[in-house]
Amino acid sequence: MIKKFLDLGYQPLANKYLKSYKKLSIKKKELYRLTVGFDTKTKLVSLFNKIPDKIMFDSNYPYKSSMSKTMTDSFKKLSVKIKKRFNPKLFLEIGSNDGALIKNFNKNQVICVEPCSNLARITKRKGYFTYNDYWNLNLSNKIKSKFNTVDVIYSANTLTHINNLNQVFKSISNLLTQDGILIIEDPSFLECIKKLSYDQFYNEHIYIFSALSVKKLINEFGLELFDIEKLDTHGGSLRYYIKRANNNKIKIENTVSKQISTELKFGLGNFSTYLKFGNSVKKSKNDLLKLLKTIKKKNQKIIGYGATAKASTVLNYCNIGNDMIDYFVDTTPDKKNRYMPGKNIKIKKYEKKLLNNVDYVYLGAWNFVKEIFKKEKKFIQKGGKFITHVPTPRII
Ligand code: JHZ
Repeated sequence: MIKKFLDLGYQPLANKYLKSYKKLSIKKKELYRLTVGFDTKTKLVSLFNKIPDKIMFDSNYPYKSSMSKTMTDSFKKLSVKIKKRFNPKLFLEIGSNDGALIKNFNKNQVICVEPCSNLARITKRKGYFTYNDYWNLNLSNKIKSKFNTVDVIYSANTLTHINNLNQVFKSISNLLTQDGILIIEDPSFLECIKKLSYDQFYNEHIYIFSALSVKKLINEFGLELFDIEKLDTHGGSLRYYIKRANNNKIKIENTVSKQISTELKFGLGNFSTYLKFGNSVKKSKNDLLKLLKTIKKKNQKIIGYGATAKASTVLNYCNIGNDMIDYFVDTTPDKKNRYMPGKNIKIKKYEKKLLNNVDYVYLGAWNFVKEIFKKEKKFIQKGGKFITHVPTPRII
């Protein structure tokens, strides 16, 4: 049974940055109710209102993984690890985006799967074999008929974006060799609770995984966790290493039982923990608004840094408009001169000078705080301050 624990109100689609400001309407189905629930049986956290993938992931998807050094560095490190530990003959990435990971592999070794045609075009142009398609059983069969089986399948921040998880894992199991490895990485729900990062919820994040839920999910498909790595990326992620349950050649590391017992100790098995999180989110909203209003009363200038999907949730949930945040800066070309979804706040192409005469910068991309602080040393030296809502609304 799925029990509701969080209601973030009516929200626009997070990655649909508007060409000009438009007041969106519930009637026209431009806004949808963002409510989140916990399945007491499977321990899986999911959205109630699921948007069809064709609406979310189209030919104009703006997000590019290569926009942050943190991510490109993390992918580079991972590619070295995969080659050393698994030495794949054939490597498949589901949700290859703009090729931030696969650029570290040989062209004849990689199959890319990417539903957004603007992104698939990028890896195709670079010479990587790319299927511009959604991950499902049809595609898995199509790949099987051409390549037979695959040694390593990898997917970061993608499987949680697909509604039919049963089909996702069936399609993966269909393609993996007997000794094949599946590696997935996604934000950790434990970290999400600890950091009170409710902005991990938006239409694309249909699910937020925990080790607890992944273990149960994959069991049905004859798959088994054998290692878990903790990552700092995207506000705290888990990288799950998965094998076939009947493959006894690979040892199960104690990282798996350790993570699961940590999650159980924290209460991720109990609905009461989720309800508590839901109540803390309401307080976080009030505290953030109080902070921003105090600053605005002093006529000080606030801008946003990183026009993230996450920020869309915060702005719309807390009702923060251009009366509080003058504009956002972002390095992504496709977000330039657009407006934050649902809010009349312009996104400007990042230039250092856009931080001149700014008193406070709200971190839309709080998950890249280290990278941003390094870049903005001058702003900090001149007395500029940052605002974050994670784990509690405050000035840093
Ligand atoms: P970032 C997206 O979420 C959507 P978002 C998606 N659903 C998902 O799961 C995650 O990514 C992985 C900019 N930036 O990664 C670039 C700067 O401008 O937190 C990006 O627009 N300057 C697929 O949007 C944004 O911030 C910088 O110095 O919440 C970061 O977006 C840096 C470091 C980033 O993901």
